[in-house]
Amino acid sequence: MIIRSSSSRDIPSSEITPYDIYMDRRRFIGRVAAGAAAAALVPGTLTACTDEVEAQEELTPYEDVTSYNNFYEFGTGKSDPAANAHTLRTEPWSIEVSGLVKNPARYALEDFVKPHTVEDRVYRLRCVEAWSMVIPWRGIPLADVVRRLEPLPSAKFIRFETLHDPAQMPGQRAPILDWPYVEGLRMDEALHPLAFLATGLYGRDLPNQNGAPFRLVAPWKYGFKSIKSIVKIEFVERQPVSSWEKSNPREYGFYSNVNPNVDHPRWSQARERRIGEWRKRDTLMFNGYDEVAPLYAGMDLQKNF
Ligand SMILES: Nc1nc2c(c(=O)[nH]1)N[C@H]1C(S)=C(S)[C@@H](COP(=O)(O)O)O[C@H]1N2
Ligand SMILES: [Mo]
Repeated sequence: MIIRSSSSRDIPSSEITPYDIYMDRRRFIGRVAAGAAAAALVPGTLTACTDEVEAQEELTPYEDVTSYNNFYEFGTGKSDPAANAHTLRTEPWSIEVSGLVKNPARYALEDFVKPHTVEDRVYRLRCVEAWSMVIPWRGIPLADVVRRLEPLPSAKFIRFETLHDPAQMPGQRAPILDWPYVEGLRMDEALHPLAFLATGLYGRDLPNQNGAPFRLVAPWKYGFKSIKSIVKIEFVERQPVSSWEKSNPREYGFYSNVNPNVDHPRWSQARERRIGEWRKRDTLMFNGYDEVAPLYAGMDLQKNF
């Protein structure tokens, strides 16, 4: 039994309700369970990921996930990306892989994703602005992509870049950040099984405002590390300078792990508001993903914030 990812590109978003999507997802998981044994034998088929987060926490409604966003290329207001990101053309899309790597090339998005097994994963995303969401992502593990590209031993970091095209991204006409948006991960962070390249959410292709056609999801770090609409992946020896670090190194560090013990210079990081709720929750170290702690053993996380 081959389970294929259904594309949402032909379904107007106005017709998708959170209920439809939720039911769709339930049915999808049922199908995967039924076909799990067969799917395991067929490379490139879709598999579901059993996920603790989903069992414990309510998903943030689709409506909120797609209307309350940070994507400065389309404006600095939370509703700007949903209002403005329709000007982004996501087809065709290619990714340029360069630097210290055995397989540098310009890859069409389809070819880039195809060799990998597409998975559904529920991850919390916690913004540095002290709000969070729980999102069912769809995509491929970053580690699988990195291994296939074969970095050289000298590659210590990965540098990611978002599209730079003010014609499609009106926010880039103002010098809010030093465009294009840049982010980076240390190689061992990129190889951690939690690091994910998302192509969809709620079982459908990513809406433009969420970083279509594909974006990083590093769930143990503040949301800004999860760079959207990626066009360049470069393997480098030295720690890249991210856009936020460049704009304000006192407020935004390279690591930016979710850490309730290190306040942002202008506000506390101890608590957060889950979008859709009024009460505040305590923020958890590494956003609750304790399995990444060994990556930072021996590092002073007050200094390397
Ligand atoms: N290219 C780009 N990527 C970006 C941003 C951005 O402004 N531009 N904002 C970041 C921030 S601050 C957050 S919190 C998350 C928000 O992701 P979401 O809108 O899908 O919830 O995207 C991150 N990725
Ligand atoms: Mo953020």
